[in-house]
Amino acid sequence: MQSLSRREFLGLGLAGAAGMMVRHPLMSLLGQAEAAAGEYNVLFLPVDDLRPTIGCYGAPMIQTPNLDRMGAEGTVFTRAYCQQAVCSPSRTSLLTGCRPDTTRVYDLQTHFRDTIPDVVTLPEQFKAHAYHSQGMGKVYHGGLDDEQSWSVPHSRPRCKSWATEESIELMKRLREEVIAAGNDPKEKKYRVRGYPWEAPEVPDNVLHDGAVADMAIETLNEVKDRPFFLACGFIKPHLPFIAPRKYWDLYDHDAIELADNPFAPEDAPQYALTKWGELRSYYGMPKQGPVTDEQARQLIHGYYAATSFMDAQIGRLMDELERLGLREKTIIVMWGDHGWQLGDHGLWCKHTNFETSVHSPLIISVPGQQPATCDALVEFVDIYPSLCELCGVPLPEGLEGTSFAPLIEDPTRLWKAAAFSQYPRCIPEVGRGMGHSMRTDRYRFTEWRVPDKDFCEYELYDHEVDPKENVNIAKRPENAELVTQLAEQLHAGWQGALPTS
Ligand SMILES: [Ca+2]
Repeated sequence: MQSLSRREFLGLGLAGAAGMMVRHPLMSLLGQAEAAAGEYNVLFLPVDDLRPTIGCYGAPMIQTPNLDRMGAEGTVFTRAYCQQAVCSPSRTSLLTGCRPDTTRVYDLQTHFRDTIPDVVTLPEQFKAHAYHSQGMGKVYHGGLDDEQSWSVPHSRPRCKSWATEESIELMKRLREEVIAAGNDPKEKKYRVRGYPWEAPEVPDNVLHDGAVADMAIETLNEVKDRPFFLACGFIKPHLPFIAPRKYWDLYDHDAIELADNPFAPEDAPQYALTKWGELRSYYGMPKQGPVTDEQARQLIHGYYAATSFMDAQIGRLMDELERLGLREKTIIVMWGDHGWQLGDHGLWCKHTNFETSVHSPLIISVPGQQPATCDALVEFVDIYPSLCELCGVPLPEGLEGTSFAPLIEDPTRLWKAAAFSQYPRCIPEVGRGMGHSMRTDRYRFTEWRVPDKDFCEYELYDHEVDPKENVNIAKRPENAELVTQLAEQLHAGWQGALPTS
């Protein structure tokens, strides 16, 4: 057992300025005291499709003052990875603490209660240990909620997806066209989609994220006197990029820069790319081929506006925590469920194993901690055990992540050797396969295989010289030995990449 030095003691902010002794959750790591379950609240903030284009991640073009404030008080994980770059598989993995090959949730239809019925989810574990567990907005993927996770039923605001007269007229016309063709617009395949962006002149709470922040503020006032795990999920910057006009006006449209690598990585297999059907399904987007430069600029502008809109709502929750005097006993954790291609590699949306899809933001702010930027490799599957450890909640069996609480205490310590992600793909003329991808300190390595078929293909990107993954060097003869080594490391899996100290 280590004991606290005076420097560490002061560094942890334990000598409260107001003379009040606040027990610090990191004390348990230092063998001083176990946090008692219920001592710290959790404000859990999933953000849909948020890539790490955030001020505190070194992105000066975006305006995210509230996430920057959260980062300035907490730990900004600069190399956090989701386990599969699409909503439900990523969220399911994070919320069950298991990886996609265990949850067997690889799509947007399968519910984990059908594949791993007895799993205890993160909010459910808190509920079982003295916490009030409540969820609102997008926590699990739409339509795949898990009733037993919550102390009270999950709720979400009923808001229109599009808000201008022009959009409402367009949607009406598109629906009439579907009906005129003898089809039902309520059926998923005939559902109509409007413009991919919009800048309505409306108050924030006319749109989902403003309304869900209202709900969360109301809930904080209701639950403030008992330990809570409050999950409030925001749906922007997911498509369509709809944000009140004032957030669009934060940006100079003509100054918005397009991706500087609008091409597929050299020598990458074609199936590793996405056809970005999600964006193509919006009105006015090309059914094939690239978007125009002006469309690209408008999409990036919209993504930034939607990000700033969401950021402002998170700021309101942080302000309310302060106002209620809850900040000193509430851990805030914000994560984007996966990255997003904003024209990088000529792609849009997520659905790949590239760094642009699997690299996601993760910020945690623990009361009294030393603020830090942490470059260690961490995974979303680590969030479950981390929050349990920080809050004194026991770990259930079967978790496949590692608590990163030690990194909050010492962000430079040696940590995992690799982070793992995966994505299923139909490989032309071979069959349905899986790409397992691994990020090490230096490389991204991906192996594509199809069950029961003699098929194997690799991608290898050297981040030391190619941080944007523009050239696949897996087939170069001089890399043969490296590929063999990395394949062995990939096959050893997450169990082979655990922190050694
Ligand atoms: Ca998502």
